[in-house]
Amino acid sequence: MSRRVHARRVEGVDKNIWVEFTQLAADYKVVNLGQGFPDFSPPKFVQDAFCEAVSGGCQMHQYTRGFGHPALVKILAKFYSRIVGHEIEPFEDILVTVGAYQALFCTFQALVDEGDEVIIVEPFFDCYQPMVKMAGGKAVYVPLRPRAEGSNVLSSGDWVLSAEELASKITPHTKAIVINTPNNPLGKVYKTEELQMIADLCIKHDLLCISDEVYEWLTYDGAKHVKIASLPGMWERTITIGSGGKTFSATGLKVGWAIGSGHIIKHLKTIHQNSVYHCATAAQEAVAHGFQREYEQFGSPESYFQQLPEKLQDKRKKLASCLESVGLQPIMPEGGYFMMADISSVTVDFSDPSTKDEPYDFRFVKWLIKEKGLATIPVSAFFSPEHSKDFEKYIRFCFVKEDSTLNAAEDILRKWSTRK
Ligand code: IK2
Repeated sequence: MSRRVHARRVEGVDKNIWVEFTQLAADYKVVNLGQGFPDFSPPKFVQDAFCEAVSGGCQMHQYTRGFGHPALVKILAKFYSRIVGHEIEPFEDILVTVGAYQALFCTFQALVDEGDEVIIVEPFFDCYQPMVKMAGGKAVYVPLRPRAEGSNVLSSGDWVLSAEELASKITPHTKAIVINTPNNPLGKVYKTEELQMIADLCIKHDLLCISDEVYEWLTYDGAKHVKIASLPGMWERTITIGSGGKTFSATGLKVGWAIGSGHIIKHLKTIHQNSVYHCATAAQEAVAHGFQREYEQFGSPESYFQQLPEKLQDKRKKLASCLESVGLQPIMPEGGYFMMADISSVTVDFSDPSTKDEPYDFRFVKWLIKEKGLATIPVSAFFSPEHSKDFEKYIRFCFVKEDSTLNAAEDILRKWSTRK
C-alpha cells in the first residue's frame, strides 16, 4: 500500500511506559516494584462475590445494561451520595467503564474539542496527555513545585500549586483542569484550601474539572481525601473518575466509572455506546457486592477502606527506611500506591549503548532491571516535555506489595549499596 496507513491521531502517541517497562520486567523476571498493582489477594468478600457471580447462572454471563450494571450503579449512587453531599441519580449521573482508563478516555473524547486547551497539573498519570491530543485538544501544563526550591523536600505535601501560575494558564480556549488526588506518582493529597482555589478558578472561568480519584481510600498519617465535587458549585462541573480495581486491590477486574451531573455524563455515554458499549457483567456484580459490604461497614474497623491504608502505612514506612538507608532520598507520599525517590546521590556507569539517547531515569531504571533484577518506573514520564528534564533524577517505587517482595527489593538495594 503506498498511501499512508495510519490516521494522524496516532502520531506522537505510540510510546507508552507501561507497555515498555511491564514487558521489560517480565523479560528479566525481576522483583517488581514497577507497575501499580498489588501482589497480594483482594479481600475475600470480593473474591467470593466474583466466584458467586460466575457460577450464578446464565444472566451473569450475558450483556447487562450498557451504561452500567443496575446493581452497581445503584450502590455507587447510594455510597457516593453520602460522601459528595448530593443526591446522585444512578441511571443519569454514572457511567461504568472498563477501568478508570476508559472513563478518562470517554471524558476527554466527549468534552474536548479541536482547539480546546486542557490544563493538566504535573506530575500526572501519563495517559492524560495522549488522550487530550487524540481528542484534538492541547495539553497545557502547570507544575506542582517543591515549596522552597532547593530545600530538602521530604513529603508530597511540600509540593504545591501556585494559584497565580494556574490562573496565568487560563485562556479563552481553556475547557478543563485535570487533577489527580491522591496523585500518581507523587502521592500528594490535595487539601481542602488547595481544592477550593482550583474550584474558584473553575467557577470564575466556567471550566470543567476532571478529578481522577482512583486512590481515594489510600491516605496516610491522617491526610484526608476530599472530593472537589463536594465543594459548593462544583458538582455541576466536575467529572470524578474512580476504579474498582484500585478500590478492592483487584486491578484485573477493570471496572471503573465516571460520576458527575447527568447533563455532562450523557455525552460520555455517547462515546461509550459507540465504542466499548458494555463492560463485563460478573466483574461489575463483584464490585457492586464489594460496595454494598463497604456501605454497611463504613467507618467501622471492619471496613476494607479503613484496613487497606492501615496495612499500606507500614509497607510505606518499610520502603522509605530501606531507601534512606541506601542513600536514596524518598519523598514521603501522603496517599496512593507510590513513592518517588531521588537518585542523584548514586552514580552508575551505564554500559548499555542502546539506551544512550534516553533520559537519565529511563537508563537508570533499565540498568536496575537488567543488572540488579529490580523493576521501578522512571518519573520523567509523568512530566510534560517542557519539564521532564528537571525530574530525570527521580524514580518511582510501588509499595503495594507483600512484605516478602519488599524484603527481596531491600536485599537487592542493600547488596548493591555495599558494593558501590
Ligand atoms: N488513574 C490513575 C491515576 C492511575 O494510576 C491508574 C492506574 N495506574 O496504574 C498504572 C501505574 O501507574 O502503575 C488509572 C487511572 C487507571 O485505572 P484502571 O486500572 O481502573 O483503569
